[in-house]
Amino acid sequence: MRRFLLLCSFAVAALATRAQDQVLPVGDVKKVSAANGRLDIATTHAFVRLQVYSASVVRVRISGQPLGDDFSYAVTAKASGKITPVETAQDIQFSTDSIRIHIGKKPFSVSFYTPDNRLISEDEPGLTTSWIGSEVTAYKHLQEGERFIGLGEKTGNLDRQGNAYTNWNSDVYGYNAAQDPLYSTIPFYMGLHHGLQYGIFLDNTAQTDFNFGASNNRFSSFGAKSGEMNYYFLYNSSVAGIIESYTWLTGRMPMPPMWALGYQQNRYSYYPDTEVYRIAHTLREKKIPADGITLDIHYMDAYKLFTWNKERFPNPEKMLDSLAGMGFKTTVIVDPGIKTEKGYAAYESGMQENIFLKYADGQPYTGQVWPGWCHFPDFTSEKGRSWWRQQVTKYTRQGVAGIWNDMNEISTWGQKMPNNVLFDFDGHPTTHLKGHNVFGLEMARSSYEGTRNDLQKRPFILTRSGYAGLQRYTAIWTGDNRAEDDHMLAGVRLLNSLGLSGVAFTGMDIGGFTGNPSAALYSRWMQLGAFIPYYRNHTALDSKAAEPWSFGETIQDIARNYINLRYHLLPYIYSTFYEATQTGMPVVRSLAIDYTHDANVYKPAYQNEFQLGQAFLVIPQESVQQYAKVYLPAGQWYNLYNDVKENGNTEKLIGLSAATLPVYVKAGSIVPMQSLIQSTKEQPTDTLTLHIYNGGSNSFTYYEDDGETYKYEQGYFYKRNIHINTANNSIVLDKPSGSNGSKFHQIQLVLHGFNNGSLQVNGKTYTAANITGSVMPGYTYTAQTVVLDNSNNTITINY
Ligand code: NBV
Repeated sequence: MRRFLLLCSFAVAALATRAQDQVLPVGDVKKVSAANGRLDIATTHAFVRLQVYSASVVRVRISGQPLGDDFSYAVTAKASGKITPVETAQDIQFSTDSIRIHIGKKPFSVSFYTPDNRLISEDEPGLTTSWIGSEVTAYKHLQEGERFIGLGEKTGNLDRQGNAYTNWNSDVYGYNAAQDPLYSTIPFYMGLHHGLQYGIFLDNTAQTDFNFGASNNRFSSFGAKSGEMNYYFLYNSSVAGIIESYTWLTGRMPMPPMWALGYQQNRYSYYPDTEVYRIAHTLREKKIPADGITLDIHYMDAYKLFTWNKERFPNPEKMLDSLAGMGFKTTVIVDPGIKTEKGYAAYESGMQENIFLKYADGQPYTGQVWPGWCHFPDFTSEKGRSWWRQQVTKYTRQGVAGIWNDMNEISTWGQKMPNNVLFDFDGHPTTHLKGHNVFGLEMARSSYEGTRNDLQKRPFILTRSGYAGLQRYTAIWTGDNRAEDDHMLAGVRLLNSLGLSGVAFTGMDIGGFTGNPSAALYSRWMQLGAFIPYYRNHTALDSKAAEPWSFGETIQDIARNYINLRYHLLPYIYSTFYEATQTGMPVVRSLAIDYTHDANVYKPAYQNEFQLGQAFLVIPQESVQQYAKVYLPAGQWYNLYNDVKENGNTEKLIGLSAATLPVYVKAGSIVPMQSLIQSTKEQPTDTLTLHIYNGGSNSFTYYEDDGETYKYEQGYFYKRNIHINTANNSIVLDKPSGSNGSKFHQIQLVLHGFNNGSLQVNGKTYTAANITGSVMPGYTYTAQTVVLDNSNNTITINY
């Protein structure tokens, strides 16, 4: 009790002086206590708490108020770990197994070291943490050569050094390729220097600002307009390890429905139903594989949510059912605005159940969107979410398989929601200032929970807006981009940055939303789409048709070739998604993950290169270029199309062709592929083709399940670890685990870069046949092959 009173008296001093016209520092350490795995410190002007979450995650809270109730929309992990502080007159120190934390007393400052005493990060001496009015900022010393990566959906270079960013979810129609902020907030980034890497996650939903040495040469900083300085410091010996810790903290994605990894056809908007059928039939007639069709706002009656326009869609159930029969799942768009119209069921029940956001005087907030004047559910209240969960079942009961959450920044005409609108914030009432950035996350969450419960199958959820942790419920796409080359490349960087920030399931409007792509840009973008997690072609209301056949036969063939390749690759892509569910590793990976301290990776010419999973190096290039300088990082690389092998760690000039996107496969890769199907409803042949690229030891986890239910959570899956070991010339397929059998009864090994006439398979001699194969019309590779029974035991191949 005495300690509490003492702590309070410091805070009173702090509150009295927290003024707009001065910088108020955190001050000196006055009082220290340790209990329950945390260290509580009172300083001249603040209350500080350090808490160990795991050996590699330490949380720092700094507030002018006594530290109270702890609530987060992002963090799902619980703190665990002891603190045994050692205190002297000058400092306090404690350690986890991975980090040594040093706290200076005069003034309070915090530094983080590796166990072998290498400095990872330190408060900028003299500045540490301070307030200007209610705005709180932590300043970290800019380390020599320090780079910064991540921060979610942020434009700009891969290395964010020298730039500053703001998080305030915004509807940015036709944004320019360098604009900030965009639609989503993920206040998590990584700093890289001297062969070290660390992460900082600032969990504050108010407007947050990050400065990575912009307009100054002293510090990187992160701050929030109001609320606590509340950040998590993460350290690991690799970027992948930090992503794993960050997604341990904020959660990982569940397995997506398999159909959502197929090709999706979209436009604003396909209507009436005959037009939707025309698109579906044309895809099938032209043998362009596809799994999804998406309905934009014109399916609704006067844009009123949960209704159908009866003239355009007289029988939605029948249409959804016929589409499903053809192998198409339908996703519908939903906006959060509920039209204020007497007699409209959603409005009436929303009013009755009192779920809409309100002003401080109790009047519901009214803003204008597509349907006209609207109220908006408070998704930050359980009552609001529960209402929405019920509403979305109207769709699932009719046969809808996916929910696309749009306009959830919140976007309203005028784009300036008043700050005196109140949010429940799950029992921690607050204003728009703190509720704004999580509205989109909680809307997507409600859509996910409602559809998942009702379907008892995996729904596909897509959102435009979100906050850290969104990966637990939804995929995200990067909104209203433009049909321009630099947007295609900026889009790649956005997806890579989202991947670094815990979000594995991402997409962008292939072909561009606003404007009309040239045929060359369209085909380049469709090629790229085959290698990104959510493969959706979409375009705006007033732009020209952008279906794969809209640009003539040559382009149609190119698009089809890459969509075909995507379907061949589904076993590999699905296994890569499985990895994301287990470790948080993204599906598309910036080279900063595997080649973190290679300076070439950050050069503007090479920063758009990325990996799809562990095997493929994808090199996006502008559509107008005939030659490109590319960088192959360390290792050896096979040209995907003709198997020509290149040494890595080289910059190279290559010729570009309109028909192919430069893609390489890393030596040592294991790539499972299947026969061509027109949708995931169709079964492939029962042979899994396992491509092995000689030149390095490696492991890969092959994963299968039913692709649609949650039975995998109870062990109904089929999983097999596969290893190449160059030290003893073996390929080993471990005994599979899980309660399911594989849908593939045979395995065709395709050995790239091997030169053995015969192989031993579980001790028996097999003769490998030479084959000429092809993954892309016009190109062939030669390899060796054997076909094996996919037995349920270990398969050891000695070559
Ligand atoms: O619902 C129409 C569009 C949609 O097609 C697009 O993908 C969203 O980002 N939506 C925005 C509304 C406004 C478009 C101008």
